[in-house]
Order: sequence, then structure tokens, then C-alpha cells
Amino acid sequence: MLPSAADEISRDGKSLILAYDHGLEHGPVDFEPNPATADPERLFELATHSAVTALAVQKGVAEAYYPDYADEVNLLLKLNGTSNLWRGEPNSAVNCSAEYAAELGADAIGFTVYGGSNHEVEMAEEFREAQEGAREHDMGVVMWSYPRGQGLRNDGSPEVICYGARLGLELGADLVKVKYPGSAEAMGEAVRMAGPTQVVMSGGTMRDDKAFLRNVADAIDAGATGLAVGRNVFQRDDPERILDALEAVVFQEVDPAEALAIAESDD
Ligand code: FBP
Repeated sequence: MLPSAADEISRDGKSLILAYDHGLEHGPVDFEPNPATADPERLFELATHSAVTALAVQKGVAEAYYPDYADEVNLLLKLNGTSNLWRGEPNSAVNCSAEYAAELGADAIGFTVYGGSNHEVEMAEEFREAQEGAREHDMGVVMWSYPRGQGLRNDGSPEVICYGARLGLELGADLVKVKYPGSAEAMGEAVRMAGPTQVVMSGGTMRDDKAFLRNVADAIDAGATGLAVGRNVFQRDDPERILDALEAVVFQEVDPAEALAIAESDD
């Protein structure tokens, strides 16, 4: 692994990746709580917040909007994705190459791998091509490691999430994005299993400020180097406010209550 490959999408060894591939992965329903966020421009504006170290989007959104933000936003280009209209065994279509990501100006590539799916073998082979392409173009590699599929009964268990973190190391990711495994202890184990691959926590469904920031603080305490978050930022009425609080929790390791007070005073 190249130790510096993720530097472009990190600050002081920490990452706050704003994820915005939901229009593909979940569909327009994810924009309903805050309709302005259906407009990618709103997310690119949010990504200029000092807390954000990269914006993760799909190719079409990058082509249309990134040229105007190339100086202000670090681009993490997702190379695969599936819509929620798909009802089969978990799989993700590769819709962009590492070469084209480099042409678009990406700092890193993102790739989903569903370990445990009946399609795991082909996904791992596709990841190989993407990972090696990223290495050729000096781009970081972020794996969305979400074990799920017919054979997995409990894909949210700490053991499965820990295994997902390890897949990131084994397959050559610089950062591996995993769901929060439910406790700081379990997150610590995932971090241990990932070794030099940095672990970032996935945001998940919307929850209240305190609960969400507590999960983030626990993950950071356990050795995670940040988070990749979508809904818990853009579905809020005031996304900038939670970014202020996240900046304090992730980069200054401030306690969530204090971070919220900082965010309030910034208003
Ligand atoms: P959230 O913070 O909104 O959970 O976003 C993280 C993310 O990984 C997105 O990049 C992706 O679109 C989504 O979650 C996939 O979620 P799932 O596959 O669990 O429905």
C-alpha cells in the first residue's frame, strides 16, 4: 500500500467524506427531507465547508458540476453503483474506469464491494482493476465494504463488519468504509483488523444530533480516522450546523455536547 495515497482526501490523517451517491443508490426519496439537496449544486456548496475533505459522487454528477468546483473540492469518484430498483442479489455495476476518473480530476476512487454476495467473486475482480488503475494514476482507493447477500444472516453484526474492514486491507484499499458496528469496542476491533488501511464510519440513516455525534466520537476514540456521511448531513434542515459540529468532533476530538455548543455559537 502507498501510505500517502489517501492524503489528498484527508487532513491531518482524518477524513470527512461527504457522500452523495444516494440519487443512484436509494433514489429521490432520500432528498425528500430537504428538497434543496436534490440539486447537486447544493452539495458541492456544502463540500466547500472546511470540515469536508472530499465529496463522493457518481460520474454523471462529476461531469456536470465538478469543473466549477475543482479548485475548492476534492473529488472522490465512485466507480460502481446500483439503483434501488434492482431486486437481485447484491451487486454493483461498474460505470466508470479509473482512467476516466483521473481525466475528470478525481483525487481518489470509491468502489463498493458486497462481500458474501453471490457476486463477490466478480466484484473482487472488478475492484482489482479499479484499484490497480487508481495506483497508476496516484489516486487514493476507498472501499465501501458492505458484506451482505443471501448467505449472510446478520450483516450488521460486529463480526461481519469487522470482516468487511479486513477485506479493505486484503484487497488493497487505503480507506475502508464500514457501517457503525454498534459499539466503540467493536469499532476498535474493526480498526485493528484493517491494520494500515484507515477505517471510516458510514453515516447511516438520520438520527438526532446527540446520538449521531456520539457514534462518531466513539468511532474516532476507537481509532477510526473519520467518516463518510450522506443522509446525516444533507437530510438535516441546517447541514452546515452539523458540519461545524462534526469538524470539532473529528478533527479536534471535542466531546459531542461541546461540539454542538460550538456549532450553535457559529450560527
Ligand atoms: P449515508 O451516510 O447516508 O448512510 O451514506 C453512506 C452510503 O454508503 C452512501 O454512500 C450510499 O449511497 C449509501 O450509504 C448506501 O447505503 P445502503 O447500501 O446501506 O442502503
